Amino acid sequence: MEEKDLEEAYDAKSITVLDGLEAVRKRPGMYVGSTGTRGLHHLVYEAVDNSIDEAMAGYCKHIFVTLEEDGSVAVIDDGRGIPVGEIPRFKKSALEIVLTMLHAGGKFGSGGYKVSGGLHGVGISVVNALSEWLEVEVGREGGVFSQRFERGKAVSKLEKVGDTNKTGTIIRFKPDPKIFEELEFKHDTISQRLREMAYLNAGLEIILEDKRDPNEPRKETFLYKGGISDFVQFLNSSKETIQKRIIFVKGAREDAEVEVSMQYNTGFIDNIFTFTNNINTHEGGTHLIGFKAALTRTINDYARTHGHLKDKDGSLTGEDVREGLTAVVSVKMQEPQFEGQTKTRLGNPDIKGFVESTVNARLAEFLEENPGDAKNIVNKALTAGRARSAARQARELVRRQSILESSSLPGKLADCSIKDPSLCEIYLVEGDSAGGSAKQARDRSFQAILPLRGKILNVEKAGPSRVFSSLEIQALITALGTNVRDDFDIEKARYHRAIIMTDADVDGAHIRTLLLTFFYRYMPELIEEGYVYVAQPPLYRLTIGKKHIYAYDDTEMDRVIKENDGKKAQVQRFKGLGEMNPEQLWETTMDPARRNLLQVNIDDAVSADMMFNTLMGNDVESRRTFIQEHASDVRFLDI
Ligand code: 0RA
Repeated sequence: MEEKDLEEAYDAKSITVLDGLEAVRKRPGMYVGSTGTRGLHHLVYEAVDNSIDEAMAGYCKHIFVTLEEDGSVAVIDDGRGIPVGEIPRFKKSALEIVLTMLHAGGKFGSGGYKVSGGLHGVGISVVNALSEWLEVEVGREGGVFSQRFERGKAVSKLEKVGDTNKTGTIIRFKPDPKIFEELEFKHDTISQRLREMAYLNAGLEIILEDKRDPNEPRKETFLYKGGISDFVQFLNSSKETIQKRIIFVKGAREDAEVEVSMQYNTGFIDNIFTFTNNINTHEGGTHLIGFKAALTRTINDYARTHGHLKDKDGSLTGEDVREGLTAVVSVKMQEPQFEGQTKTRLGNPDIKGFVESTVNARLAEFLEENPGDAKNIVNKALTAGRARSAARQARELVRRQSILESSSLPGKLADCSIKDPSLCEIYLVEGDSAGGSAKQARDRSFQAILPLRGKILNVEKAGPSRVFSSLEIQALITALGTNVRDDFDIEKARYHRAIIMTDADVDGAHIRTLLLTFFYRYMPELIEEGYVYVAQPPLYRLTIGKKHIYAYDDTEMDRVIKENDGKKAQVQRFKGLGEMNPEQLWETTMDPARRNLLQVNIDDAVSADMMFNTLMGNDVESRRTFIQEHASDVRFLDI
């Protein structure tokens, strides 16, 4: 784009947004979501998005992201470089304007589809506003140009500092401690995100270097020539698949393109990830609706024309054809409209038909050309259809049973007396004996207790009909009140906190994972709404003189002992919840004023999915590696 055009792009809106960066510093949450960890990471994503835009426009092949020892980040790309010429109207360089003016919505890239990522579309100026300092270096028109900013304001002029025949942009910034409460980047969070970006942009190489620990520098390269097909292969890597070839379809029109990749596995769960301009559209939208419609139609058509479904047979449902499906749907388009609670549902109505017709045509072709794979897919859907009838019967049985009983709530639930769900919580407790202690310990006005016997069913391995006939799971569903899957209704939740309380040992961790797997697969909205928590019972009780101190892990115990030099500490280790008396259980784990709850959240559905697969699936080898790698990391729950 010529710098003259850039000026035009700023023409109309410019006056009102001139001092926009002050607004960003005043209300950072509005622009990056929060001033906690989430917002901090958003800065990196926003910076990287600009380079990804260059890649989408076809000008950039490599992006380097470096986490530096001093807490700053460098994002380097080999794109065209931010324009450096003066824009006469402002008497400033285009670069300074890009860095200091808030521009809402679509960017002004050229070539390709003029698409642009970035959830808020607010651009690099927001990163500048929220950084203690930010330095830009651009290679362009034979020169190297550089400029420095502090808290959004230029503190040097744009200067030519050297010569080069290369082009590209380097942005270094240090998040402002006056704005962010949390300043430490999580390696895994950033690495996951960059990996995802590389999958979504086939052929783009993204290199992450983490130099924060000088003794242990880390470097990862993400480059996927197969794009979203490699993504699907990765998602299915710990599963057994039923196809020889991964399906890939692509379609393009004037202002949009769609890519879909899919492969079935032998499991029961479907995982469809949708993206628009590289943004994960968690809430789905018109592209997802179009994809689902095409899938149901095409597989039914194929099954009928090839004699798998007879005239008298009913059609396969959407759920039938999605069982065991892993798919990635990626749309790149101009002016996406994002709707929904978290602005992650694609709203553009015409995208439904575009995705639907593309998938109808190309998927039918694939099935015709790959009869072996087609047969496996159709058979899988037919089996799912038969299981669906069985599951319906099982569900109806549950419903009938609950109507027969005078109270539909499970017998072993010790309910609370208050009826307002927003004030109520339910403890899901491992074992009847700990359940008994918890019943004595609780404040019965607002705390309900549901003891769960032994290990609940692993829903990753069992189909719906077995899941619905499990008594423990029936009790859980009726106690929570929300129902599951398509019938899920958050408004019916009987408690706004579901707290998993298990022993602090391996069995406890396993039961906790089984419960989380159930929630993730059958009631994901419950997690998304932030209703699911994990209680943190202490591991030790230290008695020092007359004082009792609880320690939640070994590090904490060591610290307490060190701080108490001189006096002798008596240490009691709790092997399970059952070893605490009700008073101790209340003090440490159930009293809202003193307990320490972990809220479970799924920021990244892809990594959550990987985790549950690995922990719960059939692949013993990858499960072992995962557990070894994460053994001491209790926070893996904080997904
Ligand atoms: C404005 C216009 C053009 C490119 C860019 C901005 C640009 C921004 C960033 C931020 C990080 N890396 C970037 N690379 C490019 C188009 C320039 C042209 O037409 O030559």
